[in-house]
Amino acid sequence: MYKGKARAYTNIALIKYWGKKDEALILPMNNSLSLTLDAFYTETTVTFDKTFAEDQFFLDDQQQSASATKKISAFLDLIRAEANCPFAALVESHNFVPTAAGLASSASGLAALAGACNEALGMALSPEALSRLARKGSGSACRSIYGGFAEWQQGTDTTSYAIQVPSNQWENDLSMIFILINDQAKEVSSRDGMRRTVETSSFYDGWLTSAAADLQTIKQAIAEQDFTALGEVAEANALKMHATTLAAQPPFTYWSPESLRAMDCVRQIRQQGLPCYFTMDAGPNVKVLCQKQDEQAILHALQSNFAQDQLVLAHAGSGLTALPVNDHATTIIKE
Ligand code: 2P0
Repeated sequence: MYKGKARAYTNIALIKYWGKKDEALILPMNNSLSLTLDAFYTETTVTFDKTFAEDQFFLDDQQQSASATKKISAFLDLIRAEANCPFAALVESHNFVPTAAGLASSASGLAALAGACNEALGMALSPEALSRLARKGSGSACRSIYGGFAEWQQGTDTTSYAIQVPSNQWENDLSMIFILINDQAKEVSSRDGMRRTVETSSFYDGWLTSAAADLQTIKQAIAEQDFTALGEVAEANALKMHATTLAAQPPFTYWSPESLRAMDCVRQIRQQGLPCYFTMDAGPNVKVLCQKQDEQAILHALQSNFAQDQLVLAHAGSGLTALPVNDHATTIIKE
């Protein structure tokens, strides 16, 4: 029996990953850059054993469907090939999220699974190799190997992985406030949404050109610890990503009326002199980037517009962490 456990935190992209140039290998059309956060994480235990007849996947103590297990099995097949392990596996994951608001993250999930397999099978993978592996489970997972800022470099199958972005620990001065927005609208998965956009959106070329420029701007902002430049480019980049969906065929949007209200609220708080900027992913929740020194004032301003349980405060999180099965954490990768 081979058993290992790991924890990974979710990450939020400030320069978005939006579109694949290779669906099977999960190679992106553009580089992306993210901040890993401490508020949401996944802990996963994996056990490989010769007595297991087939892979089984439990999430929060519930056995998952055949289709969810199939996706995990496909990822485990990559691990089995790389580690020369012929055994089926039991995967037990727990998502730690403050409320049930649909924030379960494939980024933290697949990064934790890669880390747990690395531990179980004694693979001793480097951060780059772990990132490359996690990428093949879910693109954004490759960035959750690291704490702080990470850049996923698009590359080829062997060179497509994330690296740490040097920041002099500036991320510890930053905060992100999640505005959780429940929405009844039919969801387009990020996988389907990005595919439809690449294939049909007349705005997609503009997205690609501007994402490359935005990446340079944000790296300079991080190097200079310039919060205004960081926030402005992150907000603009998110708006451009979401604009591509409106020109897809058929068109779609992840915004709900509440998302628009949240964006407007952030703009108003900013106009009142508190620096803050929003970003959004493939869903209606709005995330507000600010400096730690302003977080309480901004939270207070948001509280007059949103219920207390809609607001979650997060700070920079750490990298992939190996957890001995007795639960004493040892950080294996940390900035
Ligand atoms: C991101 N998103 O950079 C972007 C912004 C959503 C919007 O990465 O198909 O779950 O598994 O590679 O990583 C969500 O996509 O997609 C995502 P797959 P993933 O965070």
